[in-house]
Amino acid sequence: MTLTLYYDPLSSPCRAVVNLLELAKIPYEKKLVNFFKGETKTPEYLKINPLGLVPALEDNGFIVVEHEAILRYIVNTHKEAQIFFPADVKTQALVDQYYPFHHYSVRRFTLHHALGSLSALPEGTFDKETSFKDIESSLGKFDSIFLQDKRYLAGDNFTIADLSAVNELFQLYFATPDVDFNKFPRVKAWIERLFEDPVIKETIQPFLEFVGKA
Ligand SMILES: N[C@@H](CCC(=O)N[C@@H](CS)C(=O)NCC(=O)O)C(=O)O
Repeated sequence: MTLTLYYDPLSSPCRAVVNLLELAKIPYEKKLVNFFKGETKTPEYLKINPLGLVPALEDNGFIVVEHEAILRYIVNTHKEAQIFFPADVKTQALVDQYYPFHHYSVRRFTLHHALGSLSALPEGTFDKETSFKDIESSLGKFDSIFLQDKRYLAGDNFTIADLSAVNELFQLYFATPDVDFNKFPRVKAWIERLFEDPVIKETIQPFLEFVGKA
């Protein structure tokens, strides 16, 4: 066993990496780093990831941090994962064009809304109405610019972009009833489609238990 994943199952970037490793049947060892208990900030963990964030991946002493880089590293080092980032240049372009939007919009607003709804943000930093508008605007762009009528973000087969995106959006879909996904039927159908995958469904269970939706 050469791969070690430092992770927390309640973290969506971590779940995307777990999904890829498990879908591609790549052997790995998991090391739990509980971010609610502050374990991402211990001196030992900061030697693994000086950013103090999960996930981090260690491959025979080589460490990669940031989940998008980890997903790409796994694809580049394991043939069995390449179907999740196929060599076709147009498919790759569709994946590549999604990631900046993922980081500055989908992840940013989803995290803010999910933490705000759980009252886990500092007092005065969560305005529900603004957060809600940001989420709706982000979902609207996700729907009309990135997903459109495609089965998955890059076409007929799901890719690492879907794994990153769905793990963020699961948080809204299952835990924040104020976001009405009926306004975005294509996004709703895409989430349900991915949720049917047994690996993806299994990986989200700890989060569903955490929010009382298991
Ligand atoms: N940009 C990073 C984000 C990672 C991240 O925000 N991880 C959170 C958990 S979801 C974390 O480790 N938080 C710990 C902390 O803030 O102390 C990625 O894509 O991997």
